[in-house]
Amino acid sequence: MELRIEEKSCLCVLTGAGVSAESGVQTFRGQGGLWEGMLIEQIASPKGFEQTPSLLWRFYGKRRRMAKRVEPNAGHHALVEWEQRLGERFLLVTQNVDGLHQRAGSKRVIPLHGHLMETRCTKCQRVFFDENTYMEEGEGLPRCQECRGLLRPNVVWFGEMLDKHYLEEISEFMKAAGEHLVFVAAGTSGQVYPAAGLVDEVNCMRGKSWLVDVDPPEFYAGRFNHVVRGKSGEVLPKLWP
Ligand code: BJW
Ligand code: ZN
Repeated sequence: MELRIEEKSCLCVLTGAGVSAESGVQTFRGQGGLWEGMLIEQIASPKGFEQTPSLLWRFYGKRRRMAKRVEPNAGHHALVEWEQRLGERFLLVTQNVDGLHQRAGSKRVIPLHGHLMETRCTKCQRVFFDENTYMEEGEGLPRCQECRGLLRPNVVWFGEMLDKHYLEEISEFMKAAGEHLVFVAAGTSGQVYPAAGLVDEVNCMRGKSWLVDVDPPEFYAGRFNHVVRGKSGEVLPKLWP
């Protein structure tokens, strides 16, 4: 099965943790996932950070160390090539915070859930690139050098607003494409909104939708026109060769 990309087609790709799995990044849910057995909606939330900031910092510290060691895979590279072929008729929306799409060379990327390697001050809101705050055992909480405010990873937690400019950009891209929209979701369990609702918008405008997943969740797969079962690093390069 291959995508049908015609002269007027616009392609929007939504990626999730599964796309980075073949690079060695753990997914969130399911067997062997980062959050297996954890009530993550409570922990990865502003309240969780308020109650146990050190727990969250150690969690993100581990993920920073891991993300530094991994490399983009064939799935990431296929998406760079799609962007090069389509230019402004392509948009990549990623829920991943690991930066692998950007490192692979994708430029038209919307990082919906933020960046793992960025830190933000909860007081003065300053954001900076920072791959080295880990918060080791016994260390105090990381504080802002400018204002001494508590620092946090620059990611989006449950109950927090996503950047409204990102949502507007996606919505404008989709609306401009209308029925010529082709939407591919890859490696996402479709449990987290608003990303999980994008496919419904595609259906409303009569676009075409594809899901690529090694183990497609039934409740999500039923909302797509086509479902391809397989690893994204193997499927994506063949989906539009
Ligand atoms: C492979 C593979 C391989 C494996 N190849 N596949 C509407 C309805 C109900 C609730 C809400 C709603 N709108 C908003 C909400 C509330 C909430 C929400 O969605 N709750 C749900 C749990 C119901 N959403 C929010 O709070 C969002 N904010 C918001 O909407 O603001 C406005 C608002 C606030 C409050 C109320 C209402 C409105 C914010 C969501 C932020 C999510 N943040 C996280 C953490 C980021 C930081 C971090 O990384 O730690 O983002 S949660 C976590 O889940 C992370 C991920 O990006 C996200 C999605 O996970 P993903 O990518 O799908 O991973 P997995 O592990 O779930 O799935 C992996 C898939 O890959 C599986 O299917 C595998 O089979 C597959 N796979 N290997 C291909 N090789
Ligand atoms: Zn500050």
